[in-house]
Amino acid sequence: MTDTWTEKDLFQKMLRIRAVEEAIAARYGGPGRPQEMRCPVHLSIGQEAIAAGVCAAMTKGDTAFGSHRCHAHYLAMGGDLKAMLAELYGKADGCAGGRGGSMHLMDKAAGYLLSIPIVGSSIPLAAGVALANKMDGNDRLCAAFFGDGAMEEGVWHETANFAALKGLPVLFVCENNFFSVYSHIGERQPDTDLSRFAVAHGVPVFQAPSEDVLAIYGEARKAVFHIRAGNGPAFILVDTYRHREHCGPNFDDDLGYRNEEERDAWFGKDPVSFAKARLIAEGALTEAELMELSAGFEAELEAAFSQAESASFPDPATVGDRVYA
Ligand SMILES: Cc1ncc(C[n+]2csc(CCOP(=O)(O)OP(=O)(O)O)c2C)c(N)n1
Repeated sequence: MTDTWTEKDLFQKMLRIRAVEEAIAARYGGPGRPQEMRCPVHLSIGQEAIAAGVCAAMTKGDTAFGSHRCHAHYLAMGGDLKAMLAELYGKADGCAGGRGGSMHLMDKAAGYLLSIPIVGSSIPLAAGVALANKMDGNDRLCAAFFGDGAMEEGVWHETANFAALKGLPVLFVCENNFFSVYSHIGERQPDTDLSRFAVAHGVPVFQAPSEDVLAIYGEARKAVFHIRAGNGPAFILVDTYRHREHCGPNFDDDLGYRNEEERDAWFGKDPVSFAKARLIAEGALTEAELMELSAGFEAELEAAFSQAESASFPDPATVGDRVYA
């Protein structure tokens, strides 16, 4: 993580995340494919600008928690790619020892503390780390990434209240992709503006369009500045859209739960295409550079996937290790 990021840096970060997830989708089990990744996968394709922009605004020593849809957060924080892929294949050198799979990524060295698939659970854990930071007197912050569904959990309200009351250095980041599995937010909330849930607890709101990684980075920097100045928590809300099915590598538009017009409009606001078009128009990126970047990611991915595929499964003798109950 550097001090200032250009749009090109942020674009590269998004492009790498996109390349990783598309490679996972291409290799994930399904008709005619071997089922080597046994864990569910929740892809963030379409939502990458949030992880890229927010994590770029954080600095070394800051930490983050994510949810079930966590690949982008792990990678944006600088999580190790090989350890991530080995984890998806259930291998011993995976980041959770092959025990967790896609929804339990972690890389302590990168400050990515954990992904938790219990919806809403990243929220109090981040506040706990923020409380520890405050008690230690350091200037670190802790971020919680979560979806719109998580804001319907009671734990959001309890945590936001406590964080505001105690002035905790916690950054709440809601990726509102409008759906909790197949239920649209309009079917779940009388008022779909989620910012009111932060305002109610006295937590300032920062918002940016999901296709514009530079704007998200700018808002995230303001939010981080607010927190580091000792003002307590901040809330970033970005409306966004997941391109693939809720869980898995495919598109599920045949299910008919997403309005076609809404879907098409959001597909037209893809953050990777948006940044690419703007960089090319500004002369900051050429097609040749783009090809070079993609080739570099492809080579990196080939190596990481073949290492994950050929790695060993955990020794059965260690089955009781890390069991605390
Ligand atoms: C406490 C809890 N309730 C229900 C579930 C089942 N579940 C898994 S993902 C999901 C949807 C979550 O939606 P959201 O938080 O908006 O995240 P998104 O999947 O859209 O990224 C649900 C209900 C769960 N994992 N945990």
